[in-house]
Amino acid sequence: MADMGFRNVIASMDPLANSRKIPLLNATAIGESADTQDDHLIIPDHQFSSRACISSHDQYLEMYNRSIDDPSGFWSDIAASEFFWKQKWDQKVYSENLDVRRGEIKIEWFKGGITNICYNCLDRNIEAGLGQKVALYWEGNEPGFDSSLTYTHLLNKVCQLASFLKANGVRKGDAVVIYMPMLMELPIAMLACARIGAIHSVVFGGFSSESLAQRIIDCKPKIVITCNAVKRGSKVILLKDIVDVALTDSAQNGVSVATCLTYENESALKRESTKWKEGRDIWWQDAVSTYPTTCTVEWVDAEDPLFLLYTSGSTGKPKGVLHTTGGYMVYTATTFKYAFDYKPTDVYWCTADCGWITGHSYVTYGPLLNGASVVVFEGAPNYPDPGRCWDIVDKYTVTIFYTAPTLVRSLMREGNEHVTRYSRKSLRVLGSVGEPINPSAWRWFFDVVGESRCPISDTWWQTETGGFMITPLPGAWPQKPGSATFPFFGVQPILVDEKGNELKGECSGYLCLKSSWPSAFRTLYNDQERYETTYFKPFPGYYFTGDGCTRDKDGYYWLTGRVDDVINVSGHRIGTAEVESALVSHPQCAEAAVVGIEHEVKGQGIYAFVTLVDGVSYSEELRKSLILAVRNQIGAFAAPDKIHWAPGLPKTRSGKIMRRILRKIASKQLDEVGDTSTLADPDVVHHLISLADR
Ligand code: 6R9
Repeated sequence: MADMGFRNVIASMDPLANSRKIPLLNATAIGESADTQDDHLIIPDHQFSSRACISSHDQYLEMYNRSIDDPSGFWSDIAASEFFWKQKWDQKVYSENLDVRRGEIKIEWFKGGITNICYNCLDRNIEAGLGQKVALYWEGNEPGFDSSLTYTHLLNKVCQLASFLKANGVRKGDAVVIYMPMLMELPIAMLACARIGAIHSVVFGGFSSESLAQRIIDCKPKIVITCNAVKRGSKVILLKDIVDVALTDSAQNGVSVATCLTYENESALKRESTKWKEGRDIWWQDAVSTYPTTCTVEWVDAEDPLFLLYTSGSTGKPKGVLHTTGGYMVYTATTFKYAFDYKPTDVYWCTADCGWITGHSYVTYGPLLNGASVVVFEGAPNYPDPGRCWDIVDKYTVTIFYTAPTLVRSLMREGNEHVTRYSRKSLRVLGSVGEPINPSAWRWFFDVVGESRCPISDTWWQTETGGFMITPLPGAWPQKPGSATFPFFGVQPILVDEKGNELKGECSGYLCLKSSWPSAFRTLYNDQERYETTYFKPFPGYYFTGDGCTRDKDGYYWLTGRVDDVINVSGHRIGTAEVESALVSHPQCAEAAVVGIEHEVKGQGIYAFVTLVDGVSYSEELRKSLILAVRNQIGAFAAPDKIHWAPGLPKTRSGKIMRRILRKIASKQLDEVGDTSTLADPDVVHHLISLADR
């Protein structure tokens, strides 16, 4: 099989492998499991490498070293040669203060540069001759439902919506909330906002009305853009009903939204059956098409906000991560190009929803900035059967396929025949994101899906980082299954111990970043204090990622999972505190403590310990209604997998819940519960164990 592309080279077993898995304080189960490190080297195929953007580790090192020694020169060369600027940035390419001891945290890139990201995605590419190239291929939930838009068509649609928004009072700097499924209208809405300098805030369509209301109240949008309903698999979800409740809720909290633009998704629900509020609600199809297909660009400063995206932290309130324009544009485009070895002939498909950062940076902006053809898929990847993904790959001759480990694991369980009955010969590069990919899933993805021919870009990054931070560059160096390998240009990862001392060489520690990069988030919306406290105070001088990480003897980075109270379910970030607060809002729940447990498909599952109010007894009915409380308050994806009735919780004398103990009980590692002597009531632990399977 030597000519299959990549070769497996078995490296010697590493005697230090176990000692490297040093459990971190608060480390989640996933980081400690056996299936986390695989030291086999997968050597890139010579032919692939010779045609790759970066063809060797030496070439990477040369560019990487320059990006660290001369960030201004490195990034300004890329920014000037590959993007359109109405006016060049000020003398200084960037300025930063990441050290709380030196005052306010501040990051700026290309300040004074005047540009527009929508112009760079569309007009610039059309001027370069890509007008007739397909920008978006849309594949509906039902096989056979599809359409596409060329770059010119896409520009026309974006301009019509941008014109509508302007006519309805949306101005530069105003927020617009977008709550939509994966229709082409979702990236269209994002681009239309960007064109007129409005700040979009996309809310994932799986969030409940309460979560949506919370976000609307926080960012006070001029307009909400939604869709009446969506079919996912065989289920119809009435999105507009959810928006109605959220808008009533936010109005009661002093935030009234004047306009709700609603797209009629006919295949899911006819307009006659959609609840309607005259005066506020407008049908997209009726209104937007009456506007001109041109719309002048609002030129903005590189540091003007582009979007707000709410993400989970370790307290109940979601954080409004703010990204600005210029640096985000340069960085998402550059990472897309190198980490996927992008070529103009590629057809790219990322399965993420635009409601998450991956959909922002690598469904919409990064690929379109590169003039790529992008597949947008509305449906569920296992509908009507587990072969759907490969059916789509063959249909559009997808060359780059980017997804999450949770999908890889769930398809892996369905059996290889769902994969092998499709050709997949177009595939060239595979990608993974959202959580650590365990070596067995990596190998299945590599061997079965990619037929040992396609390198896997296991991209580590975050909502906050805007773009890839640690990622393989396909063809440039050998891969190790489960390792995100090396830092991208300009990124300086360091590992520190509890006291913030930098650890050198082979080690495990808390992952921090030393300097800023162009797409770093600039603040948390209306909460600079929380921004500094969460990310810059834990280890002064550095940005703290919240992740644990190991660096091996060859310098490869292995992400081991979150070290804070954030869990990662199917690649979705959920704060344990958010789930706890949803549980305790239930009138019969007195107290709740939530931990993540290892889950075969989802990566992590949600395990909730609940204490009921006095006199209430635990029942199946109550269990269901507790889960319902979480579904209603956050969304179905945050529903606990297990409710564990807890007459008492293990607390220290000062009242702190000892989650370490709860994690051990939840994962049935009872002999590792450890020292319970500091508990106010050590008996609680035995009691909890005895109730484990009820
Ligand atoms: C892009 C995204 C961020 C958290 C991050 C980490 C985990 C993401 C990963 C990964 C290991 C990878 N994570 N990619 N862990 N390997 N390739 O997912 O953003 O939703 O903000 O989540 O996801 O724990 O801190 P976000």
